[in-house]
Amino acid sequence: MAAAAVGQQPGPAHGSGPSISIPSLFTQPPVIRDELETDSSHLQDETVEECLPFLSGLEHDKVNAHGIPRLDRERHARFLRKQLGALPSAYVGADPSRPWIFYWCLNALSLLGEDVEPYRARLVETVRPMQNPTGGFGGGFGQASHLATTYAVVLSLALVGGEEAYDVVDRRSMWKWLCQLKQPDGGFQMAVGGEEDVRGAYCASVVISLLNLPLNLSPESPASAAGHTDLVSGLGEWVRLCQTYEGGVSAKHGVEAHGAYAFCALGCLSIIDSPHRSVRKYMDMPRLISWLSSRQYAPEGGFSGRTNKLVDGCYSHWVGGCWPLIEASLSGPTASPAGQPLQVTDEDDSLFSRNGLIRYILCCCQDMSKRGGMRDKPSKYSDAYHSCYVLSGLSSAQTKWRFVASRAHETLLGDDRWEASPHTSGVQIFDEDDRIATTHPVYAIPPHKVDAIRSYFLSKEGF
Ligand code: FPP
Ligand code: K
Ligand code: ZN
Repeated sequence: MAAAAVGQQPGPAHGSGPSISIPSLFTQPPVIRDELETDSSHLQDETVEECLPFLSGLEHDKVNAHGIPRLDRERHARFLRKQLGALPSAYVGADPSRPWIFYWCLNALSLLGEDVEPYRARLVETVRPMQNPTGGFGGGFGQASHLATTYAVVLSLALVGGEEAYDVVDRRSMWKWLCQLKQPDGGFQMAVGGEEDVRGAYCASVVISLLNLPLNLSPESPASAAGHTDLVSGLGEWVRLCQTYEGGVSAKHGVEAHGAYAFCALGCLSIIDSPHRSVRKYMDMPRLISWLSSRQYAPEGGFSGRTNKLVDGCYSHWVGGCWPLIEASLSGPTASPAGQPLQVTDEDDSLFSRNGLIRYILCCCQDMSKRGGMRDKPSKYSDAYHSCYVLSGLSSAQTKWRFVASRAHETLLGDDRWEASPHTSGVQIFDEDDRIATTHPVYAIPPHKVDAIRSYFLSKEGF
């Protein structure tokens, strides 16, 4: 196979240029194989075949000495700006997801280093009619409020920033609506009368903490009758029920574990209390870590979302984004005694292969055609969703996050201090120019945007 030719042997990939060295782990079919042949194993084999030429540098015009192409920022930014504009009629079915498109594009552009504040006026004008007088945001004017669209609107407003954006949210009706969604078993429905799952737990925690909503429950809340006194009581216990026999996390009790839900669970737990307390209290850590580790494949280097399924660029965030939260849970706050510099070691103590993930992202997930944008895998079209989550995953793989200080007031949700620094231990396989902006390990938007919206709403007493 052509791919193996560039294995460990140094040598030019295209007949000229500097010698290229790629660890054979990423250029050859997997060493360990399951003997059982199934439809899934065939799809897996096809995916390896599909990725190998990209991982070996054969599909790229130019790669660096590690076989990695550069991040084509301008091409991807152009794709994202286009997605933010008027979309062709084929997108009409995606109308209720418009707030998601705003979040994905604005966040991805921010990660690429673009200033998204100029979108403020347009965003404010567009999302204002999506808010319902009974609280929360729907996907468009006249659509019922939903926690997913509400979450996406709040994050989008945080991304563009500024009082004009923050003040769009009617916090009093938002609080009342969230009280309605809070259930007797401690979890949250996604919409009034809708499904209750771990996305609800995460989206509600994000919205409550970013907007600094009062935690007390309205007497009309279905959870009040069950004895709950506040919006987060019983939530950790509810999330605990989502961990499955595999060690991963499912949408709700009793179904299949999936990476997207692992992130929701860890994110929610890291908001309701500091992760070294809450994640360790509610999750079986060894089983969770074992399941998360099993999500990373070789030779692809990327993550899958569940057992016996394929790598996909978006799990760079849903699974990749779990690692900083796991590391924080294990280490606890790492602030050094006042005045002393924190001890930095050269050792790479990462729990996943950062370079494997970076390889998958830069080699397999970039659409280098005129279209641009990031994708699931080479055979798929790029889209805003994958652009957002592939870039978020790239950012966390490039960053060493330290959980520096645990919250001072136990009741102030999401009040931990996190610090980012470039991850430097080990070999850096990407060009320094391709380092992108950081993203908050819990809120998945740039950390300074989290600080700005939080401090705005922390200054508000009550409503
Ligand atoms: C399976 O898709 C995907 C899921 C079961 C979960 C999807 C949920 C999210 C992506 C995010 C939820 C989070 C929030 C904050 C709303 P598939 O069968 O197409 O993919 P697979 O084969 O990779 O599992
Ligand atoms: K998928
Ligand atoms: Zn995907």
